[in-house]
Amino acid sequence: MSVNKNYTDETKSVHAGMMENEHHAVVNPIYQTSTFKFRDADHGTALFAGKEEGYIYTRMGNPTVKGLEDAVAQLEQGHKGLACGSGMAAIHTVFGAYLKQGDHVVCSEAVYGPTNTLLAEIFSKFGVQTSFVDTSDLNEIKKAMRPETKIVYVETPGNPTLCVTDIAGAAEIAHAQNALLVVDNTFASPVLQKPLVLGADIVVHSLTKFLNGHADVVGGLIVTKNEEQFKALRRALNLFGGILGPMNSFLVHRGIKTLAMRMERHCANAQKIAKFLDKHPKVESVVYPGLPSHPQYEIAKKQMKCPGGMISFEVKGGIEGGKIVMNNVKLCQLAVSLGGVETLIQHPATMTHAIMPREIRLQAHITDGLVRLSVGVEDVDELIADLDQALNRIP
Ligand code: LCS
Repeated sequence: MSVNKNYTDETKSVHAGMMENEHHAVVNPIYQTSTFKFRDADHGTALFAGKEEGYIYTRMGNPTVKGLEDAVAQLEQGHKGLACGSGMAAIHTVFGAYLKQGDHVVCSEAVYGPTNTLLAEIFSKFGVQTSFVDTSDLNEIKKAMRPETKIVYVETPGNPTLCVTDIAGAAEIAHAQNALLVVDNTFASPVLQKPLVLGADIVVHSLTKFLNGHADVVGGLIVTKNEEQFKALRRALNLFGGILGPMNSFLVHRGIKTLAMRMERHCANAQKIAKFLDKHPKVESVVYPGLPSHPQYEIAKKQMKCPGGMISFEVKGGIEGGKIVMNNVKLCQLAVSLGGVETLIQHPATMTHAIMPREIRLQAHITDGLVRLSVGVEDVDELIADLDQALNRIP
């Protein structure tokens, strides 16, 4: 079901993907079923032949899942969505659908660790080569392009360095060579940034983060730009099988109702915390796209509605200093993942990005002492007080 395209994201968050149903329930029912009955043999044949619309088997589509897919696609101003079992399943489905032996990928060097490893260790086995470059510098993308480049893959803001890539600029470079620009929009969410509107071809999300927002589901989603892409990706997802189930789709869809409201609070809290950290004597440096000191501050301002809820900072005392902060916070939770209502703190070098070889990690500016904060929606002064007491433990 489509919500009015002209509605704001505040209204779309609440209503997008809600569908008419038998008993006129205000919220989409949970179709917790693996399969759907055919009226008769001809009906089954028509559904399989694509001559009639309808549901066959949940791996191939399910109404509750479709509600979530529609909601995210409409927030992204895209064509149609495909819900996957995790963000990694979404990313893998896109690579698997579009890459073949001999192809080449240009990928942001600062990406979620397993995305790097998926390309460097798994897709390389199938003859796909990847150049990892600093995509925040468009010249680096240009230099890395080859005639056989099929995908330019960008995470912006990037995990965990928060470097920002100019999406419109990257799209121009990719399209000049008939490559697809795929953007991981997890850190921004569609409320803060709309890559498809800026020129990207496909958007991927880890629903696990801001979209769901409540740290209780792992999921992913692909947003397409046209029917041809949708059909290719639908087929790949059917064959790979990494779908999201109805119950988890329902939960994420419920989370999305407050997405616009939550993002406003995440941004306001993060902006205040970034300023506090920037002045703290135990902090060496702060990276937040909303601080004028951020190298891509102007691009972030141009392409994002606000700079998001993620902050990275380097504490005094390197790895030991980072450990002291993480072991002494009380309100901030020491855990990986991000984008939930609760503030999470973690250490990329030993946790989320430990899978990357050290020299590649350092080249991507993921230093040993880098601490990553996912700012939640708690009272900002209480969060600041918690961080302050933990930072002050550093000798
Ligand atoms: N893309 C980004 C930008 C991510 O941060 C993550 C997970 C993924 C994709 C993969 O999504 P998943 O399969 O977990 O749903 N990021 C995590 C992180 O930074 N900490 O824990 C997970």
